[in-house]
Amino acid sequence: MKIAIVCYPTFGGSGVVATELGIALADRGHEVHFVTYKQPVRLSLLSNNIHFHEVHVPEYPLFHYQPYELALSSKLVDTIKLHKIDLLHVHYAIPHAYAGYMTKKMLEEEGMYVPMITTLHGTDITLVGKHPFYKPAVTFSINQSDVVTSVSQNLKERTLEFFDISREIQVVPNFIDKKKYSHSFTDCQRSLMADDHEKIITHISNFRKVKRIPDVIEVFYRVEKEIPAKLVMVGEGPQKEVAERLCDSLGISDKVIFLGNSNEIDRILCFSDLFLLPSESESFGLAALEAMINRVPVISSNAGGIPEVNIEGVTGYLSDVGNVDEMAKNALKILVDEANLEKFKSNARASAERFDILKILPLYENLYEKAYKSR
Ligand code: GMT
Repeated sequence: MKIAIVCYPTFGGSGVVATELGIALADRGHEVHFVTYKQPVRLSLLSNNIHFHEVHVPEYPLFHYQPYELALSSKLVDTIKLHKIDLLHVHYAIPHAYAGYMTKKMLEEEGMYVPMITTLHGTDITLVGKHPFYKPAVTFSINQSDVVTSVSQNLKERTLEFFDISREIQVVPNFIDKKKYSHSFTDCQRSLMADDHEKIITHISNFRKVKRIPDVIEVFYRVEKEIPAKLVMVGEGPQKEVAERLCDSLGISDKVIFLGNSNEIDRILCFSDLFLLPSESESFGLAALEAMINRVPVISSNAGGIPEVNIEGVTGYLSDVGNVDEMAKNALKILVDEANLEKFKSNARASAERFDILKILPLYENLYEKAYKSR
């Protein structure tokens, strides 16, 4: 099929999922067209069946807010017509489902019908979308989608709770490509980050409030009091300075390494012993899954869809949001005993394989086919 994918091109989970999905679809012989304002960060190689179409939004001083939806839907109409696209898959409802709906309507005027799949990712529902300023438009554009998917059962439930949804929501979980992680994990360059006797604890996120960055530091502080350890913080965002100040006031700045955004997540996870994800809300927790496939156990909150990924007592432990004492105790439970750590590491890996792309991709392909046939 010829598929247009709309997503955010940044380091965020929804953009990563959309990009990896597009790459996998192209590997399976589909022709994939990414339409967004910048080349997606995980899309390093373009080929004869992976294309990128940049949306330009010309600045005009009259506009206090530049009309991105308008530029996106115009670009989509042109791209769909030029490349004879069969199907449109938008990731993250805001404003992509809205722009997708306008695209469909414009094409219908010309006698073309292109089905739209909308994938809900999390904050488009739980944080931003349910805000009264956006809710009517988000409800409308979800209901106008031909197929709606959510990345976890929990997100489906939240969506039905917050919005008046008339469409069936299909749960299609996020995924990882197991075959990319077939190396032995023995040559992981731990010495880049820590001394041999130190455990390496990692956190990766966009450093927004929802990630509860101070809890990451508080958990590490409690662990580091008991065992030698380093904390590797990967990502950029508004809470980074807060975290740096907190490390300073707790006297642990020399134990915490802030790396900024990275395209080498797997190299970092390769030498990590534990991953922290104490989020306030998380529809799925793709970062936890990426940790697990790299054999890294997870200490997380039990918010949202995280329990669908991190399994209590098997791949890590889950606590109520904010319970940093319990999170630290559980982290130590895993880290102090090498045999136990090894058990959690292999459990994490085995459990992550539930989400191998080979299992998940056919779910999307089936939905594409159904939507295409029902035109
Ligand atoms: O919060 C983030 O990490 C970014 C955000 C996004 O939209 O890019 O992530 C959301 O989508 C990811 C991919 O489906 C999920 O794994 C994250 O759990 C979800 N974030 C939240 O729900 C807070």
